[in-house]
Amino acid sequence: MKHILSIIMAATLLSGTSLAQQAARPEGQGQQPGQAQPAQPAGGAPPMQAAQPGGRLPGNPQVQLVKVADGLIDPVNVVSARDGSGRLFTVERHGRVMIVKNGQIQKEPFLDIVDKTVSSFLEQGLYDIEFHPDFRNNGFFYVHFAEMMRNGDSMIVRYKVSADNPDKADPNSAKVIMQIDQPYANHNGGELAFGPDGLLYIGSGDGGWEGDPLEAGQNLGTLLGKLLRIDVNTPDNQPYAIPRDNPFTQPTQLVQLFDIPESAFAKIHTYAKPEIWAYGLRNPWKFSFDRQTGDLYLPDVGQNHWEEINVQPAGTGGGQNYGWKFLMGTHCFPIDQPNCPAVGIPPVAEYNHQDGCAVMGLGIYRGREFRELNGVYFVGDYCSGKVWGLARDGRNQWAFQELIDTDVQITGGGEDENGEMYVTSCNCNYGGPAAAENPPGSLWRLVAAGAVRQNQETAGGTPIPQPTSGQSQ
Ligand SMILES: [Ca+2]
Ligand SMILES: [Ca+2]
Ligand SMILES: [Ca+2]
Repeated sequence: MKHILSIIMAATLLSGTSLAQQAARPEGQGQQPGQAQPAQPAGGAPPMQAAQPGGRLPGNPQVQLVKVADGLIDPVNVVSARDGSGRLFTVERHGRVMIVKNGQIQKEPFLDIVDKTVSSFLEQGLYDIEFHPDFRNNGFFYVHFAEMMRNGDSMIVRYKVSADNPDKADPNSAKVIMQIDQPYANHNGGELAFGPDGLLYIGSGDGGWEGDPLEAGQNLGTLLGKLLRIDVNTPDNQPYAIPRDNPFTQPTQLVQLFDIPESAFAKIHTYAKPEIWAYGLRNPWKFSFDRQTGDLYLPDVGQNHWEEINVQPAGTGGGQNYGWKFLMGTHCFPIDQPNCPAVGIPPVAEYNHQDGCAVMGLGIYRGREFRELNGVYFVGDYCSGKVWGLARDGRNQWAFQELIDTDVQITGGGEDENGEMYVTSCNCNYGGPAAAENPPGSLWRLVAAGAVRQNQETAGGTPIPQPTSGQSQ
């Protein structure tokens, strides 16, 4: 059963607006989802557009979630080491990484940093683990978490697997890669992923509260509200290096003042943080690279009205502005503005808060078992439990289709070594008890609906047939 209270709480608080503030809104100011005004591009260009639910995916896929394991403490992510071992590593928010082998959670954690992790607010904790592309040889992996001694600031730390036990991290192997100061407890981003270029990408939220009060999203002088890109293949006395082709690095050639146009000189942002790959983000909690194409799928959690999914095709240089806090999806922020300038790059898909409250990216299916799911990017919603698919249709337009409305609180997802897809769910609420006191969460596998066997427990809901009429957008 869905937790109605949690849905109400999450719909308001995840987005940073308290119930008291909502109640204090003047009459007529509380717009319903879907009534937001579209952004207006300059020069009479057509309004920004993004695919919305109602599209039709090629191959008419239908999906269900079947249970793999139970008894996890607020699981928020599931990861493979890509080392041939077939192990799944499930991230527990309070600060543990548990190995799941053949559907069984191993008794001993792979990593236990509970005593270093702040998880007292629902958006804090251990966010992600990511294994080095050469983990099989070097044993390195990276974690991102809210650090106890620094009052919840974001820490990215490299650890190494134990020399004598592949199912155990070496607790004494920590190397600090990066610390990001956090002004508020919410919007901490969290995702870590190595791109096809071998560089580490980091999701960093706008700092928190609501409405980006520090204006971090558009400020190139802060790491908050960004997608970051760093090179972690450095000597142990150097935390990381800046890739030379990051978009806001100081040009390596000699800079002339008088022999170049002023406009060219103005593009040299010496105040910009060179770690920045893309900006204008609110809370990039989950993103994924397509293992086949290298395309980047980058959802951004919205505030009270719209959730969005951005796509960055492989080979695109960085520097993209994804619009926050001027825009949320293709719509003005704040939402009750009559119109607003179109800023940056619109998402390829969006949904409003009648369908949920916070987008959770799951990944691109590249497994072998369900051919009809091949190449589909899946997202779920934390409040509604709905799952959608996103892919290009027969006309090469983005199609965004609701596939199932489950009964679980979706928190994240990931792939195993073969590209099969998994989903995590919690029974966790804003203002709820400590993580370890919540009812346990679960690990699910995303399968084609026709493959569900009678004895398998599902996440509920009925696979939704494709609409027979209406245009995919
Ligand atoms: Ca990751
Ligand atoms: Ca924060
Ligand atoms: Ca955006």
